[in-house]
Amino acid sequence: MILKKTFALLAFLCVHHAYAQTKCPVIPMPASATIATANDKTIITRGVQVRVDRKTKATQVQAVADFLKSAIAKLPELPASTGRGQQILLVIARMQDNNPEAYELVVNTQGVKISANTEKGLFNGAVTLLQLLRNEKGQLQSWVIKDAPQYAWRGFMLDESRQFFGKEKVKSLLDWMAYYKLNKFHWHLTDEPGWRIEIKQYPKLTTVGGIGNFTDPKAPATYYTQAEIKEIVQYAADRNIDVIPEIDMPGHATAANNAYPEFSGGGSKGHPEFTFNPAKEGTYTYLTNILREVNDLFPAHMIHLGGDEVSYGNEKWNTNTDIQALMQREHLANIKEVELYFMQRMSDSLYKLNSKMLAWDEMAEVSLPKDKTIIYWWRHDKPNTLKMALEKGYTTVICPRLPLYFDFVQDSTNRHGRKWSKLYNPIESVYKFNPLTLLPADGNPSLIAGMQANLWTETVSDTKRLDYLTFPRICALAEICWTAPDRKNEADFMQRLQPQLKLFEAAGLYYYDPFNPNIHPEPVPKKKTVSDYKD
Ligand code: TNX
Repeated sequence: MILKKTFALLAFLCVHHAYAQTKCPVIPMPASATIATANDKTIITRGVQVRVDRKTKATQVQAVADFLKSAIAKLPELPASTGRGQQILLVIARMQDNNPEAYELVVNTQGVKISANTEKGLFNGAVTLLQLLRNEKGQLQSWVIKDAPQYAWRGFMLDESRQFFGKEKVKSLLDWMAYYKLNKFHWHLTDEPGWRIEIKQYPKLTTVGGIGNFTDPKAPATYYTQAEIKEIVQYAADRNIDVIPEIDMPGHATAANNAYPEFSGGGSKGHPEFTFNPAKEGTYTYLTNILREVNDLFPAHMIHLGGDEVSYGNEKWNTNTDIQALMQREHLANIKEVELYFMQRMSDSLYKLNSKMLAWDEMAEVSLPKDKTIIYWWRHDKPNTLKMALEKGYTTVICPRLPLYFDFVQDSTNRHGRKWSKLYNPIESVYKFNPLTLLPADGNPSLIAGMQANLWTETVSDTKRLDYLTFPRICALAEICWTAPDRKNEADFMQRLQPQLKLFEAAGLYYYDPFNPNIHPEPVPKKKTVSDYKD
């Protein structure tokens, strides 16, 4: 009897051991990951050759090879080079899965082969390889991974108007986004406290509009020059990330109006000089000139025009005589219609520049060409707005405050950051989120482009808080964007998260530790707190 039990235990341990070995450590979890031959190990050193298949010539593929080679050379976990040895081969080939981002990764005793339909797929495979290499310290098991994303839009938004973090921090964020296969960086560059992008035709936008931030209205001007923008956009492109700038209008325009008051449409007590003037022809020329320069800097040709919360500061529109005349001339019944008229005209300007128009869900009400418009659904308490956007046929990015606003609190003991009534965004809620559960009965799931987390920075006065709010929730975001719901497993995810925290530690990030929150106490933001602003 005892013998029988011992055997059973041994058998269990063996199976358990083999199972543990085959557990894929990658975040986001691939669509399929198996091990061909147990016990086979392939040693990859820091000097491993990275080759592009002879028939695969595109320069973009060489760029992926260069990226991978230099990333591997920096991995502290790998043994140093020992002369010749295994190689990594990148191949463009037709995959079973025709998703442009699909890839296959096979490890055998000769080395690693990554195949994909496109260089984007190869990049995804390269990132999976980097994660495996770090996790297995260069001794790769014989992985066979077949993978493709659930969603094409896997985004992260950073607000640099409220706080300016600068080029190095943005590059570091782009590195982490790429490591977890996030591919859209939405850059909120203009708002009430500051304008952060150089526009050559209107230099005061940055020299005057760049002054101040959310906590200090007199802080010296901070902004990105066009040369810096180009550098960051290229850095992102090398990591398979599109950059989407946001130039917020007609509200949230205070910083621009400080620089060029002649285009201001006034504001309210709480939000002075908040809007652009929709009744002045000059406003449309001015903003179109700005957008032309912006469009030239961002090759994705997608510009976010904001369109949110205009009612916070457009009460002067009710009394401004020019706006009253505009309403009569264009048969606009109220100032909401003025707002939609303004957005329609600015959208037309963008379409003429061959750019798509992206906007917050307030703009789902405007009727625009479906194929050139993307709506961001953020007001989780307004499911009808999502319904309307989908009914109108707009491609939609899902980024509801609950659970995808990363300026929201994540731990019951946190004292700063936002809550919604008593609700907040712990990593578990991010992980559990599935946007398809919000799809109306007759909704078309293919209109859901994907998801995005938004980091607004009213309470993020330094990089410590930026890190604390972003890491590790970014890992949960990546997995819900990439991995199909039936492959998700929260307990397994939390296990895969542990080694990520070590990487954050080694990178000097001030991350939140969900297993031991006391390790890094919540950083206190400067002066202003959540109670000072409303939604
Ligand atoms: C709402 S989301 C805003 C932002 C704030 C944020 C704070 C959206 C389109 N507008 O202006 O920063 O709430 O959580």
